[in-house]
Amino acid sequence: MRQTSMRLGRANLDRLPPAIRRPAYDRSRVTPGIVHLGLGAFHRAHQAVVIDDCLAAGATSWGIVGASLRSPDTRDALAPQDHLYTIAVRAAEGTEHRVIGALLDSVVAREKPAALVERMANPATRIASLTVTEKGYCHTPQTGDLDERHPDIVHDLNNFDAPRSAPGFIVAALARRRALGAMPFTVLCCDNLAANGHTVRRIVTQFAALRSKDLGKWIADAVAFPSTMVDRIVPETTVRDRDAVESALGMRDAWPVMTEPFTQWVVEDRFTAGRPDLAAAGVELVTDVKPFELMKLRLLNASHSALAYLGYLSGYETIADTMQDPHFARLAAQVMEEAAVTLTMPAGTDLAAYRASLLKRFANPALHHRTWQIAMDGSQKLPQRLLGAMQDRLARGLPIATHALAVAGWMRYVTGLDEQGRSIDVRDPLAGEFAALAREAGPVAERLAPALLGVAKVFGPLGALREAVTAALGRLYTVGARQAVATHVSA
Ligand code: CS2
Repeated sequence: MRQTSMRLGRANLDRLPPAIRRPAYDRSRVTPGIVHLGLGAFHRAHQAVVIDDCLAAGATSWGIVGASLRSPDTRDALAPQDHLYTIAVRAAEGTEHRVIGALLDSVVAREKPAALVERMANPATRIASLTVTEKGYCHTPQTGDLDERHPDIVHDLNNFDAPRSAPGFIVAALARRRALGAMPFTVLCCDNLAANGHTVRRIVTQFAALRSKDLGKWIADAVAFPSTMVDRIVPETTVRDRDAVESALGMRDAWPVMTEPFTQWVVEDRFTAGRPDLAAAGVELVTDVKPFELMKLRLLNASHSALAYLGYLSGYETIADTMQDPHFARLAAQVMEEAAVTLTMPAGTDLAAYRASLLKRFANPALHHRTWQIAMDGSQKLPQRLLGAMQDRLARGLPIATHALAVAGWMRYVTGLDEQGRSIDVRDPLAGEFAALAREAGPVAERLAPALLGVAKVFGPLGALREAVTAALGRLYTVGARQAVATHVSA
């Protein structure tokens, strides 16, 4: 491994090679206006880049304070480099590096929960944005309601001023602002949930109402929760990626983020306490995000998940590897074909072009996006990615075979054993429940499919899926994923 002593940081910005883009503004004059919960790679490659552009355009009161809910890793990596970090934008033709300055400070919520509530309650904070992943909302994926028995929610109801969960922080901070007579901040959800603003509004007001009916009502009336559609593929950074960035920079960045050239952010223009000029930074401001959100979840994320489960089972490590197999490229296209008829888009939307661009993005050979990474947390992802479209198709009497194959792939995956009998590291809040059901059912499609479909938190009353999913799972057991996909797309 290459080792250079110099570290990325304020004092070294001038020593970067001239080709590396860096903050085009005086960072010392930027003040925080946004608190972001969930300081992961996605946020740093997406929203923070837009804000970096806003800061360069002069909106200096909109810097970001980022909070990791649990892990100190990001703070530990970024604090010694003044919270500067690099995005490496990767395409087949080459990589472009850019140093982002929008993140001013970071907090680890578990270490100092009250300090984070305080920061959020400060009237200078006008937007509280979130990327805490699907499971971070402590809700029931099938219904979108707060899971009142979730351990973090139980904790937060008993420790209102020192919470752990994202809903807990939002409500504690809003309660404080209300008591201070300060304007509420806008809650900006940037996770891949269906109707993400509405869903988070429901979860947050349900949590608040458990604390006090009055607070729940005030939040429902006074706080804006615009829905958003966010899109940029951001694989996990590896040691090799870090070394490659170090070579390009001539200095060490402890946690750069890898991404693709494409980026999209569609936002409902409802902000209670102002916003920077997002449109000038490329954001699409609309009155209703729903069609765009469904388009993205049912075309991009649905086919991504299908490729992830069936690709993983077929021995493919990354999405790009999976897409090299023409049967799987066809599979992704077929998932989109099935989903497309369930969408109603505003006039002028070119769905065919969108679908074609997704296939290109998935095939990007410079992105090392592991199928295992996307396979994570399926219980939280399936409803909005696959099940909604299946329901809509069934209601119209249309077949659901390709989606059923994807769901069967997920089932085969969560058994925890691959086709060679090796164990799979299944990461999912319900992994234990799935493994127990799989053990009980054994590798028999007619038993396993109904057992997993019976997990109401994920599937709800979806008995109609049973036949198609069981048949697909049966094929995965008899011929294996690779052959099942090949036969399916050739039929
Ligand atoms: C992926 C998404 O990990 C996953 O589940 O499907 O993170 C996907 O890369 C993004 O939504 C793209 O915008």
